[in-house]
Amino acid sequence: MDEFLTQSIAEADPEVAEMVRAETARQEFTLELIASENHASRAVREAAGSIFTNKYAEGYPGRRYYGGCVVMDAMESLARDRAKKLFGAAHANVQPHSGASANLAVLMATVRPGDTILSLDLAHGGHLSHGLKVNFSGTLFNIVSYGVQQGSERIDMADVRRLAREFKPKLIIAGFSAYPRTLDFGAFAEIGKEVGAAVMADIAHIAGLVAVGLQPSPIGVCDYTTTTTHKTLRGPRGGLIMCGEENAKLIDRWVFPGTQGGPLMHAILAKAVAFGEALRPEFKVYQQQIVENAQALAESLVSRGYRLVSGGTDNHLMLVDLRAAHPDLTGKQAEEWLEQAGVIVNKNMIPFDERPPTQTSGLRLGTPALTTRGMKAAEMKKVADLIHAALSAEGEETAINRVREDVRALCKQFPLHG
Ligand code: DSN
Repeated sequence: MDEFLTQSIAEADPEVAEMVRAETARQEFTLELIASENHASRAVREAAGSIFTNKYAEGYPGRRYYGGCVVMDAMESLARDRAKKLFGAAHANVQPHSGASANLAVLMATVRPGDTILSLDLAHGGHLSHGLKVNFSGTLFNIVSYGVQQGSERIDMADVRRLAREFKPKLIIAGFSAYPRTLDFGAFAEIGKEVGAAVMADIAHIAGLVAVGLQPSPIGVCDYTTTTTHKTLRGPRGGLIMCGEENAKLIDRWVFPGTQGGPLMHAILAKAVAFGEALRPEFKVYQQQIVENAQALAESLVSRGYRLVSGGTDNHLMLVDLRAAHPDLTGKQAEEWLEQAGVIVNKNMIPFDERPPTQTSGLRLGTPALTTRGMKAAEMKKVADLIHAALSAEGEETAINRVREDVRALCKQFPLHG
């Protein structure tokens, strides 16, 4: 047997092995506050790196275009059944490669080029696959945006209804990548019914919270629900679509052959593992802790003089408006200083931001990854102190290095990989 089949990365490719070592160390010794990231379990990672990567399985269980799919059929059926059980959905398609791929399939299933879609403005927390001009969604479809209200910084359903009545969209999207408050899926569904639009809920960020009942579920309320599997859900990178039986065939057709070819069977295997983890009682405890930690982090930041968009959070994420505590500091600069200190965040537009998306006046922070490490409310206070210290250092190297040492010490108390 040729030895390339059995060599480890370290034996086969030292250049890449060094990158794996460096990234492992980076994740171990930095505080991950990017709201959309998490640390997947060893079992999920093992599945994602398994021999299932070798198999082509175009089609669906029992209806494949290739031979040798007996195990693939059983495995994909298991993944679908677990997803359905977890969310209480009638139908699940586990093949989308990503959240954007899941959204592409639903858009193709529900609207034709030139039709109107009503979705959350990207500058107010929307997602690029909901209608950014340079994305497929904004290129193929006519996008009308709803936003948050000035003052409350919350979505006003009366405004969504007004826009829906005026522009008669064929599809309404209820979903976000940076909105700290609860969406009223029932109100979206009602508006959809009134104007004859399909309604898609994109729960990519809150899927874990929805699965355990800590955020309202759009399943059985909205026509389609899409999500990623790697954020609060803590699975492998990937997508998932759920819908009622009446739309099952349409969705399956638009995933394959409509928008994708061969499914990534190793990713689907890892999704099955993650759904299995999420069905255990411990997962609910984990999700509750995410929310408690978000509350604690939000309160601690506010008590240190930071302003949060909408005043706080209902879920796992918050948007910090830097202008209150540091009027001249951009999100870009803050992200860089925090990274030097070992705190990983992303700059983010705040609603009605006067700075461009490349600079921004805000930061988006989330607690799923720190919660996975075992951190609780007491550590969130510490994290708020570290953030405040790093930003108040204004780039001064010695002060930032001091924060870096404290970050490293905190990470050591909550090891990821032993
Ligand atoms: N990039 C993801 C996020 O950070 O929310 C959305 O695709």
